[in-house]
Amino acid sequence: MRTRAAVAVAAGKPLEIMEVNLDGPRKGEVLVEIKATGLCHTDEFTRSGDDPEGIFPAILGHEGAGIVIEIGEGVTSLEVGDHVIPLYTPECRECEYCLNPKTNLCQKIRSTQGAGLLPDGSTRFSMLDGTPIHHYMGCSTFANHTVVPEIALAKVRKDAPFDKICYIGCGVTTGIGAVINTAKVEIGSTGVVFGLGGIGLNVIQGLRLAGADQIVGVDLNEGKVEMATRFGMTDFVNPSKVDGDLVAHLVELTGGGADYTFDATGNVSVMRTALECAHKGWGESIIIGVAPAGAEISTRPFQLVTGRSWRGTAFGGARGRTDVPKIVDWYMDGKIEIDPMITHKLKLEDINHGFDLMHEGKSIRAVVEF
Ligand code: NAD
Ligand code: AHE
Ligand code: ZN
Ligand code: ZN
Repeated sequence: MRTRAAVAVAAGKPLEIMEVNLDGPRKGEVLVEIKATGLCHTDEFTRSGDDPEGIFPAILGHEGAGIVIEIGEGVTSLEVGDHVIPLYTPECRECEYCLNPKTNLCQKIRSTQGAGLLPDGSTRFSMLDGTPIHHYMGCSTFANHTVVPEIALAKVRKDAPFDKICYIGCGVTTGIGAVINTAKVEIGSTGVVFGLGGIGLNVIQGLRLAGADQIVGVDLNEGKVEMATRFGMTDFVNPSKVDGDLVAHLVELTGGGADYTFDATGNVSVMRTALECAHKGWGESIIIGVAPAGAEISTRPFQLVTGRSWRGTAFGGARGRTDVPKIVDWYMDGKIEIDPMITHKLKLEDINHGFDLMHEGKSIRAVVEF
């Protein structure tokens, strides 16, 4: 079949909207009509050329929702008409990782996924002249139709709106999951969140859900204050307005350091600040942000010797096929909010404008509707 997609033709170039060929689903695969997709900073990270795993041409996008159109041979857990959210962290339920309760990082298809291919080592997308186009994070949601492995699809209820629940495909789950699954924040804790974008706001929402007493937001953009406050931020710090040392300021503000800190910027110097403003003796700092190729984190080992822990999380520690349908229920039951964070709706033709809005700090989530 043919479908419409935004293709990343080369690193650093705007996406190009074009008709592409899409082969049907093979064994264990599913053809999905994407109804809506969010734009996550990680898509921009790869488009820009910062991603060491970036491959071009590719169809980016990993925050989508849609409907099953066709199933391949052997697919048993899904049927035509099911509503689904593609998962960049699949859940095969049988690999060594899935069987270990300490991780959500299913490795069943990680090597082909990282190479921009489906598990059989081939791609279903091509340009009309036959040039192969790579998949991205196993999802490629910047296309009206995509083919995804069965183990990388969460089946969700049919009354949930695609233009909102697409965000559960990454940002919502990552932010809330970092708090609930990774940090396991206790009632009465203090938290500091660096970066009040599409991920950081969901960390804030997760901290409120977990019953944190103090939720400090840190961002250079004061335009994020109103939304962060609405989602539970109790204190705001703009690092450019702090006189003196930012770590000392945050330690004082949190009464000796925070129980939990989260980096949602991808900036390695911010990651260091986040670690160092965690409480001596027990503070945990969780890295969510994705840093460019070649970037490295550093701190004095003494920071860890004196009881702080440095950890990281992917997809908020969530096991997608199990957890994502539950998070959709939380949204539908009003336990979490999504709508105010979808600040812009775009047509596929205008997707590059969505990245402009991200750079200008004007959007939280821009969503493309097909
Ligand atoms: P975003 O662009 O919406 O938000 C980033 C925020 O960080 C912005 O508000 C920006 O003003 C702020 N910021 C930038 N530099 C800062 C600094 N030095 N100090 C304080 N604030 C600063 O991006 P997003 O979609 O929220 O993604 C955030 C990060 O999380 C990205 O690195 C993304 O790749 C990563 N991410 C990781 C996972 C994961 O599973 N680990 C999932 C999704 C996104
Ligand atoms: N390709 C990058 C790493 C990118 C990365 O860390 N991705 C996160 C999800 S970000 C979603 O917005 C992730 O899931 N990581 C685990 C994994 O297996 O990729 C690089 O640096 O090479
Ligand atoms: Zn993402
Ligand atoms: Zn697995």
